[in-house]
Amino acid sequence: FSRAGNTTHTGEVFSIPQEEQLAYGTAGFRFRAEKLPFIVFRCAYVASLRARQLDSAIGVMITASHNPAADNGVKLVDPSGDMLSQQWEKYATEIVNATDEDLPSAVRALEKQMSQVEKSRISSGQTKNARVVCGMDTRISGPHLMSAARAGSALFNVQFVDVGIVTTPMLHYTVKSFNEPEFAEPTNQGYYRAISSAFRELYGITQEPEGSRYQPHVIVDCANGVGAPRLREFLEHIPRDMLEIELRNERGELNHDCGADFVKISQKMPTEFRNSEEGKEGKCVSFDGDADRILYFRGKGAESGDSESVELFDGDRIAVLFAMYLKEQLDEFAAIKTNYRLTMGIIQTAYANGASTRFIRDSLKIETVIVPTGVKHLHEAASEFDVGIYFEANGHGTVVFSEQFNSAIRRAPSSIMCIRRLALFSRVINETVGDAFADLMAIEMCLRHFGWSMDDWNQKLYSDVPNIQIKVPVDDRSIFKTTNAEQTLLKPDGIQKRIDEDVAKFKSSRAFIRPSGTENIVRIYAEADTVENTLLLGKSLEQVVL
Ligand code: NG1
Ligand code: ZN
Repeated sequence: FSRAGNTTHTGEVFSIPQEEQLAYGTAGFRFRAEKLPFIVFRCAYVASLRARQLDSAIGVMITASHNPAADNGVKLVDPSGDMLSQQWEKYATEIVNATDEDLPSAVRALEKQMSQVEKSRISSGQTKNARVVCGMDTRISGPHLMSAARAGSALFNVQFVDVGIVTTPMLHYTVKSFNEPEFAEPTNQGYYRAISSAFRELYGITQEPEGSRYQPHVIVDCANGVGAPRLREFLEHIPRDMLEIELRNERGELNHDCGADFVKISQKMPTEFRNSEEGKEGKCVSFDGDADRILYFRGKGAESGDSESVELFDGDRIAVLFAMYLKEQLDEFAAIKTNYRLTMGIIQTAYANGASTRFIRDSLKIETVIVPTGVKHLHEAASEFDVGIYFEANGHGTVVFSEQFNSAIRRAPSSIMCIRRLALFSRVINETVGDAFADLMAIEMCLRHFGWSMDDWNQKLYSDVPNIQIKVPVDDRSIFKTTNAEQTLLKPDGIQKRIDEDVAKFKSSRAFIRPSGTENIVRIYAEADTVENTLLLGKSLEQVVL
């Protein structure tokens, strides 16, 4: 696991050149698996430094989410279960890019920045809670990378906890549980029990309205990933008469022809759903490879003339569903407890369907905030509200609750229905990060509460405006610079003007181009009044970057 600097013929050693430097991106480090052992090793090393500094558990998750099976990646998780702080992303980048020769000085520079309290804790050996908690998805490169992580954290003598094959949100939850023992037991079973018991209790107090069209039956596309084995275990805690869940795409090639990213981008049925009656009529759900994203969908049916196309119920529609449920409870609460005012907001990115943003602002009268892509931006903005709902259109999202919410609701034992609902809902949700299992449970509970079928969920809110996403491979995506929450291109010169001209040719249109943070591509997003016009707009924008 070493990374030597380049040596000249005189034996002089140079640092890693700029063009070979690796950066901790929106998804941590992500590459083809062969490239990763060293990176995981160094990341675990950083994690163990941080664990020792804080005398806490730090997480290391080995996954490349929705990317192909041959890729892998690594992300670090902070003690609260949230994503790594920005400051430590910088340290991780520095440590990963240090040559073996430079490493001691890089570590010394980092240690210099620690506070006196942290230093005295380390020198007095008060590090019994320092742990590196490491999980992986189902990729075949996982076990080898797990051993790289074990070796990396051994350098500082920090306990290493191998939690094996888990979903990304389970790892986040487990890290939080290690650091806050009252939260949940830090095991897979602890996670299953905490979420399922809140679900069963909420189910018990949720009445379906008269004339309800709710159906407690869901078919899940597991993306052939970790969602499959862990969901099977989780479901042992959910009685089938409360919710019946069928699993598909459990054992094929990871993310191939299936999974939330495939369904979102291609707007097509995943494999094992095509030609199935239930797929067409029923309520279907798709996870991504590490089960931190969820989308609902159903087939458009033969009458549309396209038996493979799907109607998507994306992250925006899920956010709106949560918002309607939570707003109803919060309004009731405000009417009773006039001395408390709990704020609620919805955070989206530029990829949110324009119709959803208009519906939230104009009909629900809830504040929306648009932030750059990347969960950490959404999570941070959501934390400004007492109830902060955030979702990316691709299905990654959750709800976060403030300390004020905790004291008014969670710690206030109450027989008042809206308070009980809010308290239980907040325990079904996994606040640390978007979680396909927890979101699935919360969505089903909201649909049951409103008595909604898929038709209702679709028709009672808003109609999506037609939209398209196109990936364009580029040599160097770093030349693309954006502003305005990534909706305007500053560089290369002249491109934004051409985008504006193209957009002006279509009715109710909106479009932007931004570089991906995870792949060597730029992404084009376009909306227009009709499907045909959206395609035309997308195609003309493709010419702009080609
Ligand atoms: P990039 O590649 O930066 O667009 C993608 C997703 C993000 C997020 C990250 C992390 C889209 C348009 N982008 O980011 O939402 O999920 O991957 O995995 O879906
Ligand atoms: Zn994912």
